[in-house]
Amino acid sequence: MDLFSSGTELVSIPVEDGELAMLAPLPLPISSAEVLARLVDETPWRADTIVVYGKRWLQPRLSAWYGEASYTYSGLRLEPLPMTPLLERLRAAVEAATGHRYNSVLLNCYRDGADSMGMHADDEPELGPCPVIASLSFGATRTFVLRHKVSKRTLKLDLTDGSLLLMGGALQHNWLHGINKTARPTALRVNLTFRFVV
Ligand SMILES: O=C(O)CCC(=O)C(=O)O
Ligand SMILES: [Mn+2]
Repeated sequence: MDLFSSGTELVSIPVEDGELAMLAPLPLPISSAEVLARLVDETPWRADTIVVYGKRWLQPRLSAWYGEASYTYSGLRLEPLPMTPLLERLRAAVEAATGHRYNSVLLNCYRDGADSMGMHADDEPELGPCPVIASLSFGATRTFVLRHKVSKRTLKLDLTDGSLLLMGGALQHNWLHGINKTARPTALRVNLTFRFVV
């Protein structure tokens, strides 16, 4: 199915070798401030260590994994928590806006500008060959960096409170993405990436 055929108000962002679209803000039945407060409060946040090149690192952010299946990345196996009523409501809104289905969601909490996510692709085999990933952000605006694996072309997108970013097509094959640290005073941000794990 074409990523942009769902007839929603998603706006396509033209990029080579992948598909990208944005809807800011995603219409929700509750305010983004309430969503953020409840996510911070209700989530059993984990400070996980991952293994990169044989070395253990404490991840510079907090995370939680919800859904039906376990998920493994960087030597870390996450057992899923059952979806909460709030996450079900957010999933319904994201599915309506994107025309795609999701059975899992990774939550990441960036406590301040020192928290970050290194450049990576969401290309784990359990996501399938051309995964559709819907990324929903609440709280502080952070810059989402995309870098093409071959041309090294870099694209930066500000992900604002309540915004939805959709990644699809061959994007995870051809591009890396991440969230840089920032020295600017930066409040807390929670990001949710809805995925379909096969
Ligand atoms: O926080 C973000 O916007 C990026 C999250 C992300 O790339 C991921 O969870 O795989
Ligand atoms: Mn990612």
